[in-house]
Amino acid sequence: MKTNTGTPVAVAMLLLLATFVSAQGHWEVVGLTGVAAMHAVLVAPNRVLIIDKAEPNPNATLPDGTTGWSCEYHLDTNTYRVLPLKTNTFCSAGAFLGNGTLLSTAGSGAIKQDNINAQSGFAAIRLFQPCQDDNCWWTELPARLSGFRWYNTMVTLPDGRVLNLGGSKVQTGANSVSTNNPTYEIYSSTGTSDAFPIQFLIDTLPYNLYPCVHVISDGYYQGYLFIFANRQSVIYDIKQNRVVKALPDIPGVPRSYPLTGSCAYLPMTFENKYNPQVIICGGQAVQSYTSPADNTCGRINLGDREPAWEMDDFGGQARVMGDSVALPDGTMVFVNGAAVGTAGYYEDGHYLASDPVLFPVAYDMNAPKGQRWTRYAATTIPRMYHSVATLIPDGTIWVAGSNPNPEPRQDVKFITEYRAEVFTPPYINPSKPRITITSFDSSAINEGPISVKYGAEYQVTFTIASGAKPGTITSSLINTGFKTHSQSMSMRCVKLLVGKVTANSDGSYMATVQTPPNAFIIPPGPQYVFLLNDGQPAKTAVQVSIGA
Ligand SMILES: *[C@@H]1O[C@H](CO)[C@@H](O)[C@H](O)[C@H]1NC(C)=O
Ligand SMILES: *[C@@H]1O[C@H](CO)[C@@H](O)[C@H](O)[C@H]1NC(C)=O
Ligand SMILES: [Cu+2]
Repeated sequence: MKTNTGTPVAVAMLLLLATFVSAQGHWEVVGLTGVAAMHAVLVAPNRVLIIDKAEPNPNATLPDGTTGWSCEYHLDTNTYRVLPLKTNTFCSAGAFLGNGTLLSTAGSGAIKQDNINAQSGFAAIRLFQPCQDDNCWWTELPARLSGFRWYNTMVTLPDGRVLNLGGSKVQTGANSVSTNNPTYEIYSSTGTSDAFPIQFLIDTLPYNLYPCVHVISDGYYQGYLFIFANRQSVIYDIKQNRVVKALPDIPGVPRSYPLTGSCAYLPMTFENKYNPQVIICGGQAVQSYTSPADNTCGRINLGDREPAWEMDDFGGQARVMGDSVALPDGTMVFVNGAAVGTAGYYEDGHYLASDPVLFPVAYDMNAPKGQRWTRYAATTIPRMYHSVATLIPDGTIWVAGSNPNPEPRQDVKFITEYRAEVFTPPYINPSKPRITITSFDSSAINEGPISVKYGAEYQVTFTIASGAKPGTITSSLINTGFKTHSQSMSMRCVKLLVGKVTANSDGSYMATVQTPPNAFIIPPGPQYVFLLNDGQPAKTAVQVSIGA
């Protein structure tokens, strides 16, 4: 009697537990990154480019015996290939040019020690042409930026050029009048431009490093830039170098380095007419390693003529140095970071941040206030200063880095973290049939970016487990962004209009997706088309290049 009733109860409890676990997603350590992941960007369907600063990474020895500080991480094999660099990329930035070449600029001073011989990167310009084999390498240009930019921001513009904004002329904590570089320049086919002064970067001292910059997708301010630093923000016209509109200060604490909040452009949809909205979460009141982090988010609708901040909590958890990841289902995940302190290195016998926050939170911008946040499963690995997170084509989040030590250390409380993890959000549910995209516009997928136009229709063919039928098919176009220091430079997510889904005679299905009408919504360059069945992403997204 006892065994007969006991067993089903135990099974039911296990099933309940499994449901509970999958409802929060799960974590897995997948590999080692070779170099500390200070910056990361998805450069091909199976390749994440990692950029560190010039430092003695123990497992990044190049064939000539020197130590590297950049590598390409292979998502299919969880191995890496070390890429030589000449200049120091310490706290630099990057963005894709519209033609698909990655531009990386800036960094800090020359370093000669151990097996490292790095030239100054303060004004350096580098190009990386992504590949799917092992034959792509960095190209470092003899040309220089207009000035030194440590902690600069870069963003792809609607015409395919790249804006390069701000930074400091020396390695510093918070910025100051004497170290500030309050200018911007633009990189195009003729190289980088002269520097244009920008008063906003003087007004926002000392917390103006890694300013948050986004192209405004639609509405009255379409095509201008949203620029945020410290607590201030403006709508800016870079063509005429003028403030179009000064916006109200975000309530609460400063949100820029080293009081680092996380700033992201919210997903756009054809339904909301690509309405431009930005969210900024967390931050820190003061430069103190004992001060609790901020627990609020501000959201601003730049589609309003008079944009105003709407405040919310940060998923019930104070956090500094969170990293934002736009998922193809339209939610925004925040992961990594700390509950106490600020960005920066261990100094004077203490870490500048502590109390790592181990669980991600997801934000649903369309839910009513009070119901927007969902807490996900926790990892066991602290990821604070110099950590990264990026969406990858299978719909999971690749997470790496954390190095609050001036030099790599494994013998301390918060080590230099070389383990890469993947977080699988609960929208990937093994009990539901997952679709597989087999072709895009009759082309084979992920053999290189497929060129697409703005405002055009494309046919995506997909398969589903035999016997299953597709449910509601949705689609998003995503630029996964250049990730560093809690910034998601150029990250965009656009929900696409999906036409009728039809069955093919061979058992596969076809969905028609429509790309967004213009480059203000998503500037040109490499992106990914995700297809979702009842909210669950296909096994892999399709790499496209829009408007190149
Ligand atoms: C270096 O590589 C070895 C072999 O894969 C590994 O056991 C070790 O943990 C790595 N060290 C670091 C710091 O990543
Ligand atoms: C993209 O443009 C840049 C700047 O003109 C150039 O250096 C690079 O070679 C171009 N890439 C391709 C793939 O044409
Ligand atoms: Cu840094």
